[in-house]
Amino acid sequence: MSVKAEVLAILEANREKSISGEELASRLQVSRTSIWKAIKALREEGYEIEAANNRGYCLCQTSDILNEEGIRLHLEGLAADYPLEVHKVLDSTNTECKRRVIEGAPHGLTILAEEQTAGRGRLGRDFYSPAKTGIYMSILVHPSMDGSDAMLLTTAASVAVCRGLTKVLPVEPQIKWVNDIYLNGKKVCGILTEAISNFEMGKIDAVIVGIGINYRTEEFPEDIKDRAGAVETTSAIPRNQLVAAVLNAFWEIYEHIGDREFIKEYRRRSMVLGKDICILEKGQWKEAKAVDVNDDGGLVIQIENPDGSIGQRVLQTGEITLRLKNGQPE
Ligand code: BTX
Repeated sequence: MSVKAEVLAILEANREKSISGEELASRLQVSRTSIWKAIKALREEGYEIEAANNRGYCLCQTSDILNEEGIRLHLEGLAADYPLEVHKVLDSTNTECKRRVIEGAPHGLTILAEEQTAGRGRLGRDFYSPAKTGIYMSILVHPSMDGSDAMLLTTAASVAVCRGLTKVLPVEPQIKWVNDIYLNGKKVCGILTEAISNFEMGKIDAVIVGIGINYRTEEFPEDIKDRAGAVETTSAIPRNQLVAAVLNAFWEIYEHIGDREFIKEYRRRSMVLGKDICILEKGQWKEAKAVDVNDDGGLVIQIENPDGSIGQRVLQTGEITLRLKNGQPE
């Protein structure tokens, strides 16, 4: 670990508290000049570090830069065992994760970026990922579970994001099947799960769970500004803390994914269950009703059969939207 990283780790663990240059130097067994250089470099990276006469250096609560040291501080359980990388800019954390799978990246690796230049949504759509205000991360899983459990990872990630949010903030997020998290009627998070299969072995080699959260993002492009929202614009909770809370929740669920306990919370947080919805099939919206989420994360719907009778079906994936009173998709 470099002196800069060690200084940052100590400051992150003591936010809003002053630590003298002398104490930092003695804890790290380096000169006061090295400490001063590390502080200067951190400030140049944008960290808000105050220096009070005779009291030393203090990392302000409002300083909100993603870093491994600040995230690790809050990691617990299985989550604390896995490698973590934070990048300033990436095209897409999912794409980077895919590149790393080819190089043999280990199970549990999490890749984060402060900004994505080509953030991806589902079905080739874009995910708006501006610098400094969001959380863009991908978790690499080499699943030891069977195929159907691997499919549950998106569902598990949705619940993990909700648990992470409720752990650090007084909010009650809702889930729109299959992978969108909503707060106050606005989409604040999207999840893109991608699998890499080994055709010869007939199994899934790796699953990449990509999570994008609009944390403080206030301005959105024209085409999404009515639908997209931010989690929080005033909170002093640093993003590092939310990242850790989401990772802790994700790995806690993952450890016991087979028992599917978390599906109960998914159902409780669903914003579509019991509602009239529209489903997109072969390019056309059809009316249906969302009845349940089954233990595999599939959406059980009631829909009119071609003969006019009402039947039940399970959607494993796809597009749905709430239906307005006039029968149109929202
Ligand atoms: P999605 O296809 O359900 O959502 C994308 C759609 O949502 C877009 O077509 C647009 O209408 C809207 N949208 C775009 N950007 C935002 C935004 N920032 N907030 C709210 N709505 C938006 C959802 O796909 C999956 C998104 C996963 C994003 C993560 S970020 C880390 C990882 N890396 C990566 O490239 N993707 C994932």
